[in-house]
Amino acid sequence: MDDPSPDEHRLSRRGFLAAAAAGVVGSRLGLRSGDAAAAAGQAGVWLSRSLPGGSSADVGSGRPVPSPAQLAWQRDELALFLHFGVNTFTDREWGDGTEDPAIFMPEKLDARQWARAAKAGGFRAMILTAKHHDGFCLWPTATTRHSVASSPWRGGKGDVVRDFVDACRAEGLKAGLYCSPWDRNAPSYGDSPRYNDMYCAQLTELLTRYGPISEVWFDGANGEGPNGKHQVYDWPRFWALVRRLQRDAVMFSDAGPDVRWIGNERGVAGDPDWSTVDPSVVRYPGANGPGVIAELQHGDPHGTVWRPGETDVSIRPGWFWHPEQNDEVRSVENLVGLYFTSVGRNSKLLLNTPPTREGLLYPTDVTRLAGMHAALGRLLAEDLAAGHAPKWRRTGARVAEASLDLGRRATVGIVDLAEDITRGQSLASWIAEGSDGGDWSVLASGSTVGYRRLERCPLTRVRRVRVRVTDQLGAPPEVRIRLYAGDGA
Ligand code: FUL
Repeated sequence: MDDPSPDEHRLSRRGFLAAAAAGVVGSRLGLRSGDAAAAAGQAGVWLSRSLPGGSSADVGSGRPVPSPAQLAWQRDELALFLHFGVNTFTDREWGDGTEDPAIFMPEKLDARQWARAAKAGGFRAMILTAKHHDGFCLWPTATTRHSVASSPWRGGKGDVVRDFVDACRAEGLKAGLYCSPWDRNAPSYGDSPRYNDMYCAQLTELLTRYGPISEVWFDGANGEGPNGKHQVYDWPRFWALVRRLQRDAVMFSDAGPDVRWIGNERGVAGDPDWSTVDPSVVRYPGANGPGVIAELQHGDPHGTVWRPGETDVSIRPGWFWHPEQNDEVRSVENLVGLYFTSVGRNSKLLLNTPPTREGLLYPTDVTRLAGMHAALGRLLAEDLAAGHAPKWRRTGARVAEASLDLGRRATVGIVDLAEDITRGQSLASWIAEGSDGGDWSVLASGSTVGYRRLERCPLTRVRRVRVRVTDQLGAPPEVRIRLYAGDGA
């Protein structure tokens, strides 16, 4: 490793930005601030509200509801992230853009192997780093020579993005792309309008050559160019371009406009986690300031925009593959835990599994993905509440209660609740209790529910279950109740 920071493999985006702001990472890096950024944020808010495909409000309640694309995104639950590029060969996490394209030589590259592993893990989408901060493009772009076209791999005729998209289609997965705005190779970086033109040309190639792209992933990493000037990204332009070229894609970033970052890279969504946000708090990707992380983690019950959180986390300590981390792959139990703290908290899990230098997913990682799927299948095998419709009654202005007779004694170990989010999100706190004929005992309790809320509880023998909604906004929510034996099966 020849990187300046020995901890680089473990640095998160926020850690990186904080380090950059403190001058630790180096003078080339910094945070964008000032009027241009605020203007970009403002326009972004406008975009998310008015462009086709953005979220809208429920006519009845006036509360925001998801767009069809946001709904489909959430229902997919699991997406596989693939960090792959020159860093895979240099053993780095952030390349500096001086890499020789000749090092990119994934001799056994097989994107179908990635897609099969994703499918066997229960994933419904994959997102590839088409370009990371080093600026090396995994597709033959006309915008720079720092790409696969300059590599001897497949005689300079290779196209990883093409292989990736074809593999997704073959396995019935959705394809998403991450094209890093921060580009440490582009000579125009820092010459803001010129670089923005180049970046838009790259997005245009990616979004017109490869058919439907379901998610476009933006991070807010931002530095200075070789001219020493700070690059000012034109977010309204980038977002409008994506909307025009891929109307059904969702755009991810700290500031959406469709899907927001969950605020950490540990795999843990906030509790509460509202899918609505106040768009004035996080105005552009990479924004810092009071309340930003809290807004990302928790959303805002009174937010005016539907922008659910995506939980990105790696199966290994680093985002890219490093041979010394082959023994540090998350266990099946750990991955199941991530499912509960992301999908089970109204978020979506974007789990990174990086290909090796051969261009294949590492066997341990593949086994863990399949193991996670099998373990979840076991835990959530039989819905004990199936066929026992709950009886709901309103018990006050913002409270309601559902009761359920299981018709037999059963052991409950997991409570699984869901709101009908096509009508928005409303439930703010709840308690689930069970009884075997005598007193009620608490199974689980929590704050928000939204798309899905999964809580483990002590194994309890019950015949009847009741769910008390102890606070809600707007109309009484329709709550779907599922119960599983979990570890008690
Ligand atoms: C961050 C990047 O700096 C990391 O390298 C990684 O790609 C992560 C998912 O996003 O912004």
